[in-house]
Amino acid sequence: MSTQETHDHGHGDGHAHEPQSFLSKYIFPLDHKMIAMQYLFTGMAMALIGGFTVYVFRMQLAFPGAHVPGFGMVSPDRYNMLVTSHGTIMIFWVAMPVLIAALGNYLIPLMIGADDMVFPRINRLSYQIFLLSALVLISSFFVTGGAFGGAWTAYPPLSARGDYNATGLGSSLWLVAVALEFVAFLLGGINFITTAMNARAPGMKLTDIPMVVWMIVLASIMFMASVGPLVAGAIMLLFDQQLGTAFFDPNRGGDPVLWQHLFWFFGHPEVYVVLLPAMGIVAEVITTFARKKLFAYKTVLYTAAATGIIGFFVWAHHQFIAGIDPRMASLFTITTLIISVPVAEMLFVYIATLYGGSIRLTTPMLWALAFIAEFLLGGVTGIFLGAAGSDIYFHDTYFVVAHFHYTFFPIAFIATFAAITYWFPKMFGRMMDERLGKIHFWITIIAFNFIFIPLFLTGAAGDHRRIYNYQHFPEQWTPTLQNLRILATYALLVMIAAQVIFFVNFFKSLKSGPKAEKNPWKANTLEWVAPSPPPHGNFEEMPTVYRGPYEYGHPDRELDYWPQNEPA
Ligand SMILES: [Cu+2]
Repeated sequence: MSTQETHDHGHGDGHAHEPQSFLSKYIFPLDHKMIAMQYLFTGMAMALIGGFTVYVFRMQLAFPGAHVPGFGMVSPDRYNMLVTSHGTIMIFWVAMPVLIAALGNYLIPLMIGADDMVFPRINRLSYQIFLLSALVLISSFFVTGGAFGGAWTAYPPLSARGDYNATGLGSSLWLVAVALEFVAFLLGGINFITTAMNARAPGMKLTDIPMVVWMIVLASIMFMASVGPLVAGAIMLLFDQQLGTAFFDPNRGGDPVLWQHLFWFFGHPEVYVVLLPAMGIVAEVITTFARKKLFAYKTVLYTAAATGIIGFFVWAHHQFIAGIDPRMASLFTITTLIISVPVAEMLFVYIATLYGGSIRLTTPMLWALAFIAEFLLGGVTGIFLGAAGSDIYFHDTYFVVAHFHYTFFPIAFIATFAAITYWFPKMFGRMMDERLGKIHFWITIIAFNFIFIPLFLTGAAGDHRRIYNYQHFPEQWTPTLQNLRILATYALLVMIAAQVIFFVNFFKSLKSGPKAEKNPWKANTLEWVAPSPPPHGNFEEMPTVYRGPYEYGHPDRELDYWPQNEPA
């Protein structure tokens, strides 16, 4: 498809930019921005459910057997369901829809100077399937026997037994929901890649594409390449549950470790599927608020691509104690340690970008800087788990939980808050409150560390994960360890309370924040050329790119030129 075609306003499919009914504008939209909003608000609603589940099970861990306000008693079964729902929802129904689908949809056409996605109808279908997947997941909470409780990794034979709960229906609905969610993101990914490659503004070279767009494209490719085997595995697991097959049942000749391979061949790349967009967001935010170009654009691009490739060769580091050949364990230790190199490289480039910049500590910039600091801790603690020797000790302890959250919380929340606070003026045409934004930032970040540093300690002391009551383990039921668990729970309560500040700020600014101009942050990417908020069709006049990366502009346009980027 030629660039010209997408710049032509008529899509030839009734997707004209004219006044629309409520239904066609908000419920069945084709406009990429409205679909982005559907993903964003669905993701935020799912985050409330994911947040509620963690509140309940952390209360149980701090005060075992007590009545949890708003929920009641937590039985062992319920505990498993809560933990499983928390992990599943936060990864598949919060991080994926917000970071990739919402931001990918919103940003890609605007940042490459297109008027919409290349396939607006596939885009709409993608959200509808995603919404269906969320509804199927939520329905699984209410069926006889309750929701699936076999952890987000769904390891057989536990997950394969139809009699895991009364009917096995919760487990099967969970699988169907996850599979539907994958289909939604495959459709979305096709759209992201095609649009970024084919609908760019005239003059925009591949190396002019904003980093966050590249990152979402690379993430979509990784997702597509990794998810196939797992979808096949999910269908096999569904057969095991409902039709009596035994692909994963060792008693009848099946192999539970096969699932672990299929799951982690997807599961580890999945970390990078959400990490790369987060890294992209941070790149955009720090370049704007340091008022410098990315220190080494091509290096970041190549290292991100390298991460994408090496990411497919590390999966068995999740299986060091699953009985794999020790020689394989050494091999996967090596690849795992290698993959930290490109990721560290990206962080170095970001830090080098900050060096000598004129830094403005706005709310989005604080989030972006916090991402670098907190993610670094996540990466460093991963070395202990990637090395087979130490992993044998740390495996399945709270050390893993804490490490994982030091990578995932920065990705799913810190980078997301950076993105929302940064693009809010563009999305809604109004500014957010900086004071409330900073209060929300500091409470969230401090509370976050008070949740997970204690969990590193309990994990190193041997606290095994997925145990609902440590009273049953006298050697783990010491006042010191219990106080750390209580500290983590209190910090979580503070963090959850702080999110009220965010929601107040979000909805108050949406309604009555000061009007935003086109380019309030003085950024140099194309979305800031469009009105705030951009109308259906995005640009008053379709942009053409005349300058290099992050210095787009029409010769006639007064460009907010960053002097330190002037070629010497
Ligand atoms: Cu991994």
